[in-house]
Amino acid sequence: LLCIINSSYYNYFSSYTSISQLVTTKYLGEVKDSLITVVKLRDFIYLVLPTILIAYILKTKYRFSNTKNFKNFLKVNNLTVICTVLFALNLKPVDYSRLVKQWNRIYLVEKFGLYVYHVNDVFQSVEPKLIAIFGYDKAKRNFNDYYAKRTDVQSYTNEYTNIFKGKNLISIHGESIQKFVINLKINGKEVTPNLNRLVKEGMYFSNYYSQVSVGTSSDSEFTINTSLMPAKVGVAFVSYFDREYVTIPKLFKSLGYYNMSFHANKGDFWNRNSMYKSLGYDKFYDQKAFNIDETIGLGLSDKSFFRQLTPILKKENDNHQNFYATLIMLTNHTPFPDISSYSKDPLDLKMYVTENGETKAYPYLEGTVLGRYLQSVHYADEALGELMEHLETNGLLENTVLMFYGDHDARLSSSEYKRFYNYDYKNDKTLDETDPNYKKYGYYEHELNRSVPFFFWSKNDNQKINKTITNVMGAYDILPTLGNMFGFYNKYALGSDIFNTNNDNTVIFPNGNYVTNKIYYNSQSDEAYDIEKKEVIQKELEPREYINKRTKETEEKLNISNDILVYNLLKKVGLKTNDELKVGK
Ligand code: GP9
Ligand code: MN
Repeated sequence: LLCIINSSYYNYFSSYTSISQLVTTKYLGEVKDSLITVVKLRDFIYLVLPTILIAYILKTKYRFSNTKNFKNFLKVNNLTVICTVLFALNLKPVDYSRLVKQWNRIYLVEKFGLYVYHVNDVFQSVEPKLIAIFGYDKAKRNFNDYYAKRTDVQSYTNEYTNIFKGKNLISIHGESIQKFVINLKINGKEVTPNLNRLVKEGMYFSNYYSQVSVGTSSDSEFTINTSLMPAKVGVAFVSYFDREYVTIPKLFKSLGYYNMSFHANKGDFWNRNSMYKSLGYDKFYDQKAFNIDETIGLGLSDKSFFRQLTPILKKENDNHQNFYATLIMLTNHTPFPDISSYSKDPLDLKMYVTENGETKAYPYLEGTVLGRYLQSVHYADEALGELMEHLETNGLLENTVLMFYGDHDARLSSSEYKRFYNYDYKNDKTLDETDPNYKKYGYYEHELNRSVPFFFWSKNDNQKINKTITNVMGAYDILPTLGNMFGFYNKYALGSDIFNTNNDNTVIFPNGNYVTNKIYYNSQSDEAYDIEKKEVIQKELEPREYINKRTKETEEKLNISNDILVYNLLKKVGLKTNDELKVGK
């Protein structure tokens, strides 16, 4: 029965069922409507073997061997036991972590089989419900106290209030694009010429950080759209998709906007099909809406994705007064295979050194993960350049604001950057740390290097917004900042309008670390790093009051945010959820 249900479910959703979805009425309605068209005769092939087995037993009156005691059981099933042990020994830590996160159901079924997947799914689905049974009253009290000081409507204005009122918003989710690539040149060639131009013409936030946890891409989408932090345990998109949230799409909807998301991967990845309803998107153009005519890495290439989504966007623009569209890129995704052949003008990753009138080439970034990453970012940038052309020729830039964010860092190891900054060409290796020319790249340098680009660009408004903002900013500040610019307000946002922070913002991270304009604080070692001096602050010189105040605020925000997810505390705070999302074409 499980096989038949899953097989039919797969016909429609290209994924496997989850008990957490079966218990939500939203999902049942969707399946009911499509059940008849979805079930195919071939789904019943799973009946063949059991039928033969049952017939055989009945006919031969076959009796199963005596497996009552454990020794006999092992004897009868020794091959099964050996296979299971061998399988378990062969699993990598990443396989276990995928079981826990359960974000890629297809992978789990392929790796562990349908039954293991389902047993695991029951645990993963029940756990959040169990936690929510205890501690509700305390959580609700803290929640009420925390928001008691806040006004129901925005209590201030500033020079950016309503500047984008009535404009469309295209939000581009730049997969794994980090900030250090902006204005970076390799052998005289810009890695990201298109991003560099947009950053220069628009409003660029040069100290922006994503605040993701294990939910990576989905956490980034979650925090941007809700101004809440990722879940402490599990993934918000997967474990807390059935909660209510105050979100950018819902707030835009109250202003008459139509909300869409475009992503050429399967709609079920990160549980987007379900979570997008809770976020309030009206429409999700997932893999089904695209012709997969060019595959790179995880799926449809970004260039093809942008080419194909433009006519859809044009149609939606013609049909609606205003729109908010999220475009989720895919190509620049770990493990960054070599995609130089897809670029019109790939980077040359060698290092050229001229000595005694003779120029020699050294491998430098060739064959390294960082090298392939830069090549891949270069491709993503080319794709963005093409998107700008498509939007321009279709008149989609006239009344539109573009927003671009790197969703999280590329999760490359420190050793890649050490080689990048400290290449010893003579020996084709990384300089020794004791070398006087060695550029330090330790824990704090690596953490700060996780910064990703964020900017606004608007063809007809760039003169008004053209500047670089250095105040630290996090994904959770986007909703309030946008709200002030487009004309909406969310009392429950945990971030701030960046122009309402006295140039003294704090960006908190799910592990309790945080970054300000002055310091990066490491909560594990209770240690602060001076960003300007580029060194750890000695214990006796630490600005303790400054640190303690922010550490307390960080913990408070992380707790409130997690309580909102676990106890569904935003339920009935005012905005209705939108149930009308249609999946695919
Ligand atoms: C999956 C894509 C990548 O559809 O958005 O997710 P990530 O692995 O970056 O979290
Ligand atoms: Mn991502």
